[in-house]
This record gives sequence, C-alpha cells and structure tokens, in this order.
Amino acid sequence: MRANDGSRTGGEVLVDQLVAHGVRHVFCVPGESYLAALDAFHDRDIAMIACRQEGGAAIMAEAVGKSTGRPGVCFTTRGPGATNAAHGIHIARQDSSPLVMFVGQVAREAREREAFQEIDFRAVFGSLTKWAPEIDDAARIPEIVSRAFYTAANGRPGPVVIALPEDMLTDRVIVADAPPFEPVEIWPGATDMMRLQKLLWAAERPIMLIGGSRWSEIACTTVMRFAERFALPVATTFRRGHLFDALHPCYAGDLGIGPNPKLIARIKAADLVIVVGGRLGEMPSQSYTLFDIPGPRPTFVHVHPSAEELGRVYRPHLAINAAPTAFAAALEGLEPPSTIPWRDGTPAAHADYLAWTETPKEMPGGVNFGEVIVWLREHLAPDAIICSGAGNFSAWIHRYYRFRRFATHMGPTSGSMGYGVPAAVAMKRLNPDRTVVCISGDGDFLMNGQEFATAVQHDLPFVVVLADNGQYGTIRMHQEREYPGRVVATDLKNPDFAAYARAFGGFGVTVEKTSDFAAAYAAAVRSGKPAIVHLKVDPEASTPTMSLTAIREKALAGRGE
Ligand SMILES: Cc1ncc(C[n+]2csc(CCOP(=O)(O)OP(=O)(O)O)c2C)c(N)n1
Ligand SMILES: [Mg+2]
Repeated sequence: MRANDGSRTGGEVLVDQLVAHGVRHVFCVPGESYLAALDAFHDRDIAMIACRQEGGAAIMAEAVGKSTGRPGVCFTTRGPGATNAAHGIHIARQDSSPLVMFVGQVAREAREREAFQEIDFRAVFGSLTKWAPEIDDAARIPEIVSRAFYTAANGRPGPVVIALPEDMLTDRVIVADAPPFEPVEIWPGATDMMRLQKLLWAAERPIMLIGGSRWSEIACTTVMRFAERFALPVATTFRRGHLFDALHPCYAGDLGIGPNPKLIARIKAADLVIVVGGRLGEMPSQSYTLFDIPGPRPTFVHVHPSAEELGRVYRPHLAINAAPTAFAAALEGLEPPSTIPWRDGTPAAHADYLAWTETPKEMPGGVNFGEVIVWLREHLAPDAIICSGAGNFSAWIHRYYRFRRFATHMGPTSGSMGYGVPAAVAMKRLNPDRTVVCISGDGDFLMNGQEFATAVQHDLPFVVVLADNGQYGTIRMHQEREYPGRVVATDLKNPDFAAYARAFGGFGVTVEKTSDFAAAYAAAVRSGKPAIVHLKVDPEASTPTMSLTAIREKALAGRGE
C-alpha cells in the first residue's frame, strides 16, 4: 500500500520510472531479493510475465528490444538468477538489442562478505554489458534508470544490468520521477550524403548490405524506395532477412551461413559496397574472407550508429556515423545518375535469389523440412512472426522462407540455441493479433522449452514447429567433416514432444510425412492453445544441400581413405 506523505519506497520509485519510460511488459523470475519492487508492480499497469528460467526471461526482454527498438526489461534475483540470465544478456550484446535487466542484490551492509548468493555484478557483467551499475541510494533511482534506458538504446544498442540492494528497495525517499526517455536519433551529415552520392555516381557495380539494429518499418520501406530509384541490389546479412521484402525486385538475397554462391560472386565483383547498420561480423563476412582486413578492395562505405564500430575491422573509404532510421530518411535526398550502368544486373540478382530459394532438394526421410518451410512461406500472412534459435534446422528457414516485413524474424545473430520459444512468448504477448510461429530443433527447443509453460499460463497461442532429428545435428555435421565417423556427444534420446506439449496443457501432434503437415498445423492453430507440431526428421537430412553420409564420404575422400 502506498503512503500518502509523498514518500515512496525504492521499489515504488523504480516501478514508477518504468511506467514513465513507457514500459508495458516486464519478464521475471521472482526472488526474495527484490520483493519491494515486485510489490510495487501490484498497483501499476505493467504486464508482468513470470518465467520458468531467467535465461528465458532475458531472451523475452531481448526480443522486445529487437522488435521495438526500445529497451526490453527483465528482473532476476541475485547470483543464480542473474547468471542464468547471462544467456539473454550475451544475445543482446551481440545482436545490438536494447535491454535493461534489474537484479536483486544482497543488502548493503552485507556486501563483500560473500553473503547469500552474492556476486560482484560489475565484474561478472562488466564485459557483457554497456553498463553495470549498482544503485546505493533510492533517491538516485530516477537518474540511474533514465541513464540506463539511454545507454541501452543509444549508439550501438545493448544490455545494461542494474543491481538493486534489497534494503535500498525498502528505503523511503521523496524524489521526483525522471522525464520520459526518448531514443536519440543519429543523423548523417550533409557532406556524408554528398560524398555517398558521388561514390554512387562513379560506381559501376554497387551493392548494399543491410543488417544490425536500429531499423523500423518506415526505414525499411524507405530503403526499398531508394533501392528502386537507384535500381540497386540489396542483400540482408545473417538473420536480418526481415529488413527487406524478399519479393522486392531489388532483393539480392541473404548473406548468412551457406549463402547463394551467385550472391557471393556478385559481392566480390562489386566496385562499391555499402554496409548499413551491421558490423559485417564473422557470419555475413564468411569467416572474414569476403573483404580484405583492414583495407577492403572495393570502395567500402560503412554506415553504423556507433562511432566505435567504424574502422574497427574494416577501414572504410567513407564512414558515416548514423542510425539506419536516420540514414534511410537521408537517402531520400540522393539522386540517381541519369543512366544507371548497373540497371540490368539487378533483376538478374533478384532472379538468382528466387531460383536459389524456390524448391527444396529431395532429402532422406518421410518429412522434407524444406517443403514444410515452403508450405509456411506460402500460407502464413506477410506479418506473421517467425521465431527461431540456432541449429542446422534454421538453414532451411534462411534458405526457403521469404520474409516480407520488418521484425517478422526474431532470430539470434549470436547463434544462440534456445531463443525461439521465449522470443515467441514475447512476440505473442506484444502482438496478440498476429500469427507467431516458433521453429526449433530438438536440441534447440529443450534449451528453453520450459517457457512453453509460460505460454500456456499466459494463454499465448503460438505454434512450435519442431524439427526432431535426434541429434545436435550442426555439431554432428562438423564432426563428420572434421572427424568422419567419430560420433561423440551429438546423439539425443528425445521425449515425445507432442506428449510434452499436452502435459504442459498445450496441443501436440506428431508428423511423420510431409503431406500430413498442413492438417497438423491447421489442427494446432484450431486448438487455440500453445502447440507443438513435432516433425520426425531423418538424421541423414543434415543440411539443405547435403546428407550426413555425403558429408562423411567427402571428408574421407579428402583424406584419401
Ligand atoms: C547456447 C548454445 N549452446 C551450444 C551451441 C552450439 N551448437 C550450435 S548448433 C547446436 C546443435 C543444435 O541442435 P538442434 O537444435 O537439434 O538442431 P539441428 O542442428 O539438429 O538441426 C549446438 C550444440 C550454441 N550455438 N548455443
Ligand atoms: Mg537436432
């Protein structure tokens, strides 16, 4: 119950700051270390989702940050809770997603005694976050929470972890709320854009590669308009396919793992490469082989919201410190040359993309996972949201699904397994009227499969399409390549996933033939419950192009065995 003398507990001040900054959803696993903050949620209009593991809670917050551009928020308890959550914190770091995590901390007078579950937050989270403060004085909560929101969202977004000593949360203070946080835009200079215009006018084979965070629906459509006016081919980088309509005539494809060789050739032949938003990290750069480091051969333009990323790996000919949102708007001021030398190449780039992604290869086993993905691509609405984690199963998504709209793919560029289910919980919570589908592997699903219970509890009906090949298939593929025939720790004995769904109070169905998928998916949707469509996939179907046996035989042949 709130006091009427104008004073508030630290917990109340904290929750009021979240309200002030526009937070609508919070994800947590409760702890006795922050009871006063939990209590303050009782009287405030913020939806609280209690999760089953802090890794799930942090991923849900990360997914909110990834899809909205505003910090997602989660709460955990001290040592074991916070370290469980490190999974999601690392994703927010690598994926450049704004996130603020609050952690209940031991009381101030007990610090440094290794009190119950005490850890040194600054030391543990220092290298994973943009900032890891501890709030000692309840009167400073508005200041520090305000800074946390700006820090998480400014420049290159990322995570902030704030420790809250439990006795601080019960202190009473009289303090004003901070004004609402607003993300800070980063505009390119007029000179930058003029120089870009000149580079475009001098180019013969330019290409744009888009990725990273700090995009929006408007920015994506603005870049598409620019691409049209300039007939410019545009590719998206690893797990950022949703930034450009795959059916747009300028779309050249997905630059991730196992990309179209024709796209790679096109990028290698380009004389002007414009990288917008992303870092061009290890996956899209094809393990740093695509461009020379530090001096790329083609004229290299890098547009990034963080000054620190510019020149960090690639020395750009033109570095533009701007957020994709602002840069996209500034592109409206550029004029294409009167004749565009590369005009005829762009439809060819798009045709190459369509051909590469059209028809999945025949694969061993009753369920052809590629055909399942094609079925989803042809039947889901363009605004349906796909959530996925990491594993070879995701290669079929990247290859055959065609993302049409911003934030319709929630996937970890950090390659972290266990992302799909919690991300789907968050996306269904944010978008109750949209279709949300989680696509998981068997290993991937069980890393955070416990959040299926969260979906049931909060009545969030999404469908998990679970590709069960009875193995950590990606690692098995690497084993067969590097140590053919020597299988260690990659076989999985799995539960009956359809029964798992039912045991949790959801809907479950098992599919053993591709032709049964459509009916199973329809039944899952009809159930109105969180659902698992459990696909029995042959372990031989290792990648969209190669069987496990073919990978092993190739490796053995390479060794002359
Ligand atoms: C959190 C985490 N742990 C381990 C890995 C290493 N890893 C990458 S893929 C993979 C196996 C994925 O298995 P599954 O989800 O069954 O997908 P499959 O490759 O079989 O399709 C593993 C263990 C990882 N990327 N993330
Ligand atoms: Mg598997």
